[in-house]
Amino acid sequence: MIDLRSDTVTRPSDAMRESARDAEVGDDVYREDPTINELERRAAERLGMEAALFVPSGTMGNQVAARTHTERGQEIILERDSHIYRWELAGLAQHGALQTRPIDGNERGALSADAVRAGVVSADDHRPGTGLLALENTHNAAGGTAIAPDTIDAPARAAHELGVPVHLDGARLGNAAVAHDVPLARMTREVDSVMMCLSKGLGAPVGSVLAGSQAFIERARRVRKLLGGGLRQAGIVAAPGLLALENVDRLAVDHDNARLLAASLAELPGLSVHEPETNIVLVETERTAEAFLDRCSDAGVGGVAFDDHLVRFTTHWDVDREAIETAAERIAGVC
Ligand code: TLP
Repeated sequence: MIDLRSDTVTRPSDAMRESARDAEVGDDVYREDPTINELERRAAERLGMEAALFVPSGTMGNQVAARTHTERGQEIILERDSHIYRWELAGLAQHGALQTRPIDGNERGALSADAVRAGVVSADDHRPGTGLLALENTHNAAGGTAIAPDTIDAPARAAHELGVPVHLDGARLGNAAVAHDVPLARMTREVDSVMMCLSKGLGAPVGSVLAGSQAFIERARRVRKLLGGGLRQAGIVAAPGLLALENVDRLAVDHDNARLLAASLAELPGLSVHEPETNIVLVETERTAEAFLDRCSDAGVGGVAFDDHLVRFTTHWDVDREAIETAAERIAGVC
């Protein structure tokens, strides 16, 4: 099976497995795990923030951030197709007692400063007040679109002018940074917190990092504990995470492979292919996504349905150029 369902399916490299075995560890709830401490220090540095916190998953990172920034009963503004809104089990309501205000982004999932201004409500005797703006880069549902640094800065500044903090879901921030050829820290210049996954294209088996100011991370540490995310000898998983942090530039290979896949599929009947910007290829299918994916699976290629007639294929470091060529041939057979 050439598994293009997600970049989360990668197996850790031998080097990652060895690093886990050899990791120096301690009890991280006492802040005594040297490998976790090193990962948090390096992640903060790379993300241009004062401090960082290791979290077991991207979902927990986003939820901890939302809960830490806000008070119960406030509103959170987010893009209508954002992961936090669509795919995190209404965690904002369940953990944070937040009311969501989904607003429309453009076709690439980017929010304008004007849309943010229009969406902010100030607290009074009737209105809850906006507690947070959440942005996403790359934007998953829009097809892994790499939102430009300026286009992240603009809505973030608009929120700040109205006293609203900003969180960035940067599950695939490395892909966005590589696509725009800028350091990770350029992508976070105007936001207050960022979550980045180590376990997607960067290849770690487990984990994400949440970064922000020192004071924010101190508060976030308590929320992480509350949600059951206080880990003990977590250096075992932080060690592969440290190696993953070095894999940002490698993401360019996945982007090349996504372009190759898209170009091959574009020639096939019954498919309409979106031009990929990073490692995600969206394909509109004439037959239902489910029927198409069943046939792909029989032919030995995995993908996921994003809608009734929309399929996502994702490239990652367990599929090289040759595997992409084979996948394209198999999908051609299906078509
Ligand atoms: N996304 C997964 C699925 O949940 C859709 C995937 O295969 O793409 N933010 C973004 C933008 C994400 O794409 C994801 C995972 C998360 C957050 C959550 O990360 P995890 O899976 O570590 O909780």
